[in-house]
Amino acid sequence: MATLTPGFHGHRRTRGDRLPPGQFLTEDFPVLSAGPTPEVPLDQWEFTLTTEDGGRHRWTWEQFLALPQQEVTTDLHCVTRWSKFDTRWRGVSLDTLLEGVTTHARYALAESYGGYTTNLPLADLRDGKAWIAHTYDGEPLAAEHGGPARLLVPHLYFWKSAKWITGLTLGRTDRRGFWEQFGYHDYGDPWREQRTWND
Ligand SMILES: Nc1nc2c(c(=O)[nH]1)N[C@H]1C(S)=C(S)[C@@H](COP(=O)(O)O)O[C@H]1N2
Ligand SMILES: [Mo]
Repeated sequence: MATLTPGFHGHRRTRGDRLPPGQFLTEDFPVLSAGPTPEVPLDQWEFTLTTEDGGRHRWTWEQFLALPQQEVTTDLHCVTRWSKFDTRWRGVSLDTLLEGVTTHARYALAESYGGYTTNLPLADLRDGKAWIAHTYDGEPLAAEHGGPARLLVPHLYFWKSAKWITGLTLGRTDRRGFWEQFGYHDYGDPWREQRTWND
């Protein structure tokens, strides 16, 4: 006969369900930037979505804030092995930004002020899986964490969540981003531990 220890099992299941393999939990919010933090005045900020045909959709800060906003509470997983639970964000869903954009592209390249890039399949930006976030824990997103606004794609390793985002270019072919060129995995699923090219 099986012996059940509900408390222990429940605890293990909760943690195991939420902490991907090879990760440890942290309470603080580490800063990982490959270069200096760009300064982006809000009256100069813009976000541009470019389709595979070169069509451009552009939002100023004012226009971006006038779009429907969403609150998101989510776990984060960095490839350097820290995970953070229940982070609170506010921003615009990529579904909202892609509304009315005609595209047959399969891939997206995110581009940031400062030159950082990262690539991901367009499907991973759709269906409530990705946001451009401008508020963290009820406060304007700090510059070191990507303010004025960053991409937030929490189901992939956090390097895919481009800080200081200014554009998304959609394409029919996949183009590797900054870390992906240096050996990070093209897709980066934390649950399959897709850290590097060989994973
Ligand atoms: N523009 C830009 N975005 C970036 C990075 C970067 O160096 N530049 N680093 C990535 C990496 S590796 C991680 S883990 C997260 C770190 O975000 P944080 O500094 O807010 O913790 O941002 C990602 N987005
Ligand atoms: Mo990272």
